[in-house]
Amino acid sequence: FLKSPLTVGIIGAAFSGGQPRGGVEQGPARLVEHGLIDQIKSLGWNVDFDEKFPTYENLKPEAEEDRVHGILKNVAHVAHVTKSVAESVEKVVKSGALALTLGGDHSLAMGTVGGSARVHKNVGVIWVDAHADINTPLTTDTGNLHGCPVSFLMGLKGTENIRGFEWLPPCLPKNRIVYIGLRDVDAPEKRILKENNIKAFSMHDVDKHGIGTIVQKAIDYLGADSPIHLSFDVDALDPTVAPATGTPVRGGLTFREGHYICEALFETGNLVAVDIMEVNPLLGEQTYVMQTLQIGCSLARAAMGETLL
Ligand code: 6HN
Ligand code: MN
Ligand code: MN
Ligand code: MN
Repeated sequence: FLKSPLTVGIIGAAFSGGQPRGGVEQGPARLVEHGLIDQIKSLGWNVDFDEKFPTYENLKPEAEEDRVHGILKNVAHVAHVTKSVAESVEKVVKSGALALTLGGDHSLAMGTVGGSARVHKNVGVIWVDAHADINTPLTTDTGNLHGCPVSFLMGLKGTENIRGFEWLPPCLPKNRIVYIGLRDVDAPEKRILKENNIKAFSMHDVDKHGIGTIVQKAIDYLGADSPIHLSFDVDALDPTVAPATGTPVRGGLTFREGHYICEALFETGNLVAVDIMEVNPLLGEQTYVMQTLQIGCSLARAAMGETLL
């Protein structure tokens, strides 16, 4: 699906409004400062990146627009930002370049997947995360929209008619997503996954079958000729591997398991978009932050064929 010469369009998504902890909006700038752009260029890719990416933090719509929807927080702001991200991702994917979005919190995936689904109706999503992020406005107990992007993409009950999200029609069928790495799934989310027969590989499954088998099953499930959107929440990794993130959960993927996923998906030749989400450079000591930035960069490089080119 990518045109040659290989080109990546990088979208800096400086945004934290899908959750309460400040700092995650600094993820993109810090990943870039860490050398990501030059690292990607040295892999032989053309890089299309505007250093002056918008700080979505400041892209707040009128205060009166941010009306209350039950306990959902920052609805108007998230809706506004994700709409803009969707347009950016759509443009990159349409051009035949790989869309690499640097987050930012995971509510941004409404925009990234929303954008790639506009170009590829049959896009398959591989969602790597400790969490399922499939709460609906009716089930969320935190009101944080980074716990809800998948339900919005699917148009599950409770996501209809939310002012601001008119731009996002249901675009992700329930059988076009596969999860890897789950280990902290809320009770209503478990029910949603089960009732809708959504494909999910938990850490238990990774332990049992090994990452090689799990990734192969995920690819087979989506179909060998399906365009793939990888949405990688760094909290899928064990907190000893990627500590600087807002909702860490013990018992996660190892360094190699995380990178293996990215490498194997690159190898399919079907990747059209990659999200690196939830890197929060303000959480934890400096060494932990550096470690997490380094991993954010190396996951992106792995998804761009570092070990294969
Ligand atoms: N993430 N299930 C919890 C919630 O608030 O709905 C946690 C969500 C975490 C979201 O890490 O992208
Ligand atoms: Mn997530
Ligand atoms: Mn998560
Ligand atoms: Mn939870």
